[in-house]
Amino acid sequence: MTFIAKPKLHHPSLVKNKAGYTRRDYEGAVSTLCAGCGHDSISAAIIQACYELDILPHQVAKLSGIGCSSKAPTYFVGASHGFNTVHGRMPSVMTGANLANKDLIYMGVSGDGDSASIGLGQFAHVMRRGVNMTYILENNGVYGLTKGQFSATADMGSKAKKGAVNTDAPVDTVSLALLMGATFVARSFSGDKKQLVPLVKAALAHQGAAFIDVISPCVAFNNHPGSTKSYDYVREHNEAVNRLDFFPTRESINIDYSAGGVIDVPQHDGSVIKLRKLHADYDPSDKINAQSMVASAAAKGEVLTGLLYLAPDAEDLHAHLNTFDTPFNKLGEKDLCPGSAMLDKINAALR
Ligand SMILES: Cc1ncc(C[n+]2csc(CCOP(=O)(O)OP(=O)(O)O)c2C)c(N)n1
Ligand code: SF4
Ligand SMILES: [Mg+2]
Repeated sequence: MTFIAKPKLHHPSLVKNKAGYTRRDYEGAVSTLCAGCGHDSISAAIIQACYELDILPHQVAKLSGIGCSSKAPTYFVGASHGFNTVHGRMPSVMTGANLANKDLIYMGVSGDGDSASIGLGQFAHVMRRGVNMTYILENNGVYGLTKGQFSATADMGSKAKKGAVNTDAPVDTVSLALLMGATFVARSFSGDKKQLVPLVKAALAHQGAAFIDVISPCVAFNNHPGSTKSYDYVREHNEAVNRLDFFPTRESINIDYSAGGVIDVPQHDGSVIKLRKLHADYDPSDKINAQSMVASAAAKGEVLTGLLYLAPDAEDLHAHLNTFDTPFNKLGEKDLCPGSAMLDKINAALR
């Protein structure tokens, strides 16, 4: 059985958001993942973020590949559009869907095997094309669904449950997303809801390719001493670059100034991200600095978390292609088919 339906009964006193939905309306089926799996905590953060942003569930399109992580969309925002694609091929399906209907909110959920092993090429291209999406990589360093083989993000020297040592160099998906042109790049930890929920909200509001790598321990195959993706390892080696509060513009902006330096980062939709910087000199708009901070943290065995990069002038694929304002799926035949005279003209120009 891949999912168990949740009873739809609501307690009448549950608080509704501005869209008229309770938090429970953003849940999905009952999870069948292992108890304690980091992926379930990420689903909870997505549910919270969608509830707080007053998102209309039917405007969400969630796409995934294959893996325990790719099963996760079944467990959040049940009343939305969903598509489990082929292993590693979610990005191209999402690109096509986004081109056809840019009015939906696109969420890609993937695993480290799905994105960094079989799907590495697709991952790179969806970032450089600037597809307007929130791409969440649930990173546990293993192929959880197929029983714990090392994935391409497993650190060199990390140990599998039965003692095998990984001898291959890891793919760092955050560095790759930065290199490939993602305009919002963050890293977090499944067990840090305080950091993850605002990051997901900010990514959902971002107009462009937003990527969040979430370290998400696999309790069945990768949560033992020797693993660098375990709960204990990440807790001990986590260094946060900033604290982030996200306020859509329709909310009044409140911030606790006393906690340190704060910068305003306006988004294209007019919303504002407030960053409370723990490192006085950290500037998320400086991509070269983000790349170097990520690399030096990795060299020290640290996991740098927070909003690492945000392009202030981000554009998405539709802006690159200068497409119609009306989504293609709403155009009629007259607009989509220019007619045989135009076709003859195009053919003549190619002769
Ligand atoms: C084309 C193809 N190759 C291999 C598989 C087998 N397979 C299914 S899931 C998976 C790995 C999943 O790992 P990951 O994406 O990290 O997800 P996790 O289960 O760890 O969350 C593999 C290799 C498949 N389903 N399809
Ligand atoms: S095998 Fe690992 S990744 Fe899969 S559900 Fe269990 S804990 Fe999660
Ligand atoms: Mg995995």
